[in-house]
Amino acid sequence: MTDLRLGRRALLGGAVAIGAAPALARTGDDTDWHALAKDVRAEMQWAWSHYRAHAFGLDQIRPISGGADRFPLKTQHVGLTLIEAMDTLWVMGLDAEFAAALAWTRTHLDFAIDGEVSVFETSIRIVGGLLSAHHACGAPHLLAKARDMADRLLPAFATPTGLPYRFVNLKTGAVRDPATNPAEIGTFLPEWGTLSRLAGDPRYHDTAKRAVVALFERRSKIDLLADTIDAVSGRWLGRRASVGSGADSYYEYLWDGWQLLGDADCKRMYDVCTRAILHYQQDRRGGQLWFADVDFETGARLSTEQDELAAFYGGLLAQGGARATGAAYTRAWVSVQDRFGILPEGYDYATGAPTQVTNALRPELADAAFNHWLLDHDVAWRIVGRDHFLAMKRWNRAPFGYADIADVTTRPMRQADHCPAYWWSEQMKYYYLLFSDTPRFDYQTNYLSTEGNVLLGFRPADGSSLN
Ligand code: DMJ
Repeated sequence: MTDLRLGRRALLGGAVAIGAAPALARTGDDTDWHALAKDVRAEMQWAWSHYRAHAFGLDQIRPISGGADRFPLKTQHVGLTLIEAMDTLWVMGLDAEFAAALAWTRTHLDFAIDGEVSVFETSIRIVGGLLSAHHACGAPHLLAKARDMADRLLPAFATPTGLPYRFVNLKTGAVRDPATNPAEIGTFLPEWGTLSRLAGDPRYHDTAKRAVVALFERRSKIDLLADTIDAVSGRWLGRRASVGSGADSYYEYLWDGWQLLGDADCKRMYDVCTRAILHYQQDRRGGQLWFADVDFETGARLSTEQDELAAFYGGLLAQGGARATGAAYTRAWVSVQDRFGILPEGYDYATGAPTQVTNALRPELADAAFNHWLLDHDVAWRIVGRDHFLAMKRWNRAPFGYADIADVTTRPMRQADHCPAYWWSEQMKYYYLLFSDTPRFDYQTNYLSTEGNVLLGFRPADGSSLN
């Protein structure tokens, strides 16, 4: 443990390790990364075998009891985990598992359901998952189903502002809840732009872009966005500017619109928003860099509490060119991982205390490490990903898969009987790509969505996935 910390401190330049981290591997230098990738793959295969045996085609396996729960519909399963897992199975070379999932999608995907879904969650997970699986294997029905789902979500955008309602009925198109937020407004463009390109229909792209711009145009005089807005009137309902929950992927998709689609408007909007965030929200304390929540019109500080969801943001800043600032923010989160082993869902950097002791099996720190590593190939980021993976294996592994944590401050950590479907699409893929050097992925030219869906960068299968 000591060696690990010395190694990390030397490599990352000063993250302060406090408290008890789990007993992880000791240094970065002697880690066999390809062996670690094989371990990630074996864990995916093991978890998938339980999903296959106990919950195949259901939304989310319950990893402690072996039951299943539904999401994003309350009344019916749509196979969410299967859809989210497919491109991860493919890139890991789990070809028999991928083929079984693909066969299921040929006969079971039916979205004509009289029930309500979150427009944002359904798009990033189901439209994105189907598009990435289509990118992996080219099966036409996956693209057709992605389009079918996007068509069912489109009525949510029929507002005077172009900002979407939060919920829509998949069969009737009835909409509900206009009190929405930047993330649920602006996290569509990469998937819907890809869909427009593949389907030859500009409606998806144009609808997504209109919403992004409509929100940007409502920014304050100091270029910040608040956390709640009415999609019908376009009036702000809240005042909190944050890089965490409710805002996170809005900023991510501004950059991604530029990265994936070459959209210069997105780059300009990203630059304007990021300049304001760095000016008003950056807070350097005790050698660490954090981002405070502030009032979106005055810049006055509101809170020093951070959502774990914001831990992705250092990777985004680095992608956008602010590499040192992004690395400093990710290092701040690494110090929290060192203390608790698993990041708490909420953390107050002023007091150093968790404000929410749960963890919903979150991928954000692994996401940031992977994005940093893609940029500079510094082994330090592999070490962050390794520690994240090994801590997860130690604390989140349950009888039938991987589980949320009910309290990260207890030893052993108390688990909760839930496995979010994003687990299959996000951290397992980030770890594997970070450690494996797989020839199935183009490490130079690629694009991963906010849900970890690969929309660009898969290479044809050649029979070997690990050297
Ligand atoms: C995922 O659905 C996506 O990463 C989203 O952008 C944020 N929340 C979860 C993971 O925590």
